[in-house]
Amino acid sequence: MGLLTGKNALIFGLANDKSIAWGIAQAFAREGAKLGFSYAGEMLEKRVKPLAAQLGVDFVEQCDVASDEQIAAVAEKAKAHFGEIDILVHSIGFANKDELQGYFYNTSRAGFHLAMDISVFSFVGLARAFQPMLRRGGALLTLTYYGSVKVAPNYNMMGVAKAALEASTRYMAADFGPQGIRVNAISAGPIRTLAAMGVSGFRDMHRNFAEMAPMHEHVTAEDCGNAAVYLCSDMSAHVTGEIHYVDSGYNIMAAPDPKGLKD
Ligand code: NAD
Ligand code: 0WE
Repeated sequence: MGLLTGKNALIFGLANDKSIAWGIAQAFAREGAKLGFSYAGEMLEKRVKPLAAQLGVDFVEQCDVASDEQIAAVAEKAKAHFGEIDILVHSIGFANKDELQGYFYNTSRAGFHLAMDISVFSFVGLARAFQPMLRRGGALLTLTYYGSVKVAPNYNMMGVAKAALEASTRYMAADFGPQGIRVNAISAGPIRTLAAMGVSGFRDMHRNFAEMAPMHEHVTAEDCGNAAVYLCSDMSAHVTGEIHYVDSGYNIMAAPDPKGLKD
């Protein structure tokens, strides 16, 4: 018996086999969950459908989270297909490229709104749409990054959005607590995904990360999958509103260890 046997899990944010959502999907499948996937647009269908087939997933629905109608539609379809939902994973983030370079203060009003809408409100909107079909003992999970807490060069508008996402995690944990639903976030170290590779300076910061982190090792989507199993299973009963770091310990350091001191 797996840690998620008997649970229905919906995963939002699958783009390709590098996605953190894919690491989570594989770990959930291994632990016996019944899965459903949602992806952003038609462009991704040809990538997502084969991945779904690989895990024998037959609920695969398009949903642009910028649209209330599409969120309502996918919730409706999920209810028809699963009846009740135990786990909802939000692995979605987006800002315009202009907002991920230069001075943060140059962020436009429209760019600010877009990043907050897609990266933050969507978690709240999905939680609301799925609330009526969430089963007691269930869990909501999102993905965040340390740029919410400290300044990560170029992360800019996404850092501000992640700060709001983490606060939303706490407020929703308070809202859903009485229903026996937990709400948590994984704060992952840098991983070479589609969203990360389109970013200037990512390579340098990815390399610098492993030097600074106590474990001197990179984080993988598989690591996030295993942490997600914990946070969405009964193994973490009574853990809610937490930002759980999966970052080789990077966030505990105030300065890099002088070379050679500990290795
Ligand atoms: P990814 O590109 O594989 O996933 C991002 C997903 O967001 C894609 O599937 C994309 O289609 C989806 N998305 C964007 N706009 C959308 C919309 N309007 N409607 C629906 N979906 C939309 O990259 P990833 O790195 O796996 O990102 C997943 C999450 O992990 C994001 O929240 C990201 O901020 C977070 N994260 C990533 C890293 C990293 O270094 N890769 C580190 C920490 C946190
Ligand atoms: O959250 C993320 C990725 C966020 C992201 C990336 C893109 C690139 C392409 C959001 N929107 C877009 N829009 C695009 O058009 N990460 C945690 C990965 C990431 O992104 C960075 C990082 C890290 C780490 C951007 C700047 C600096 C560091």
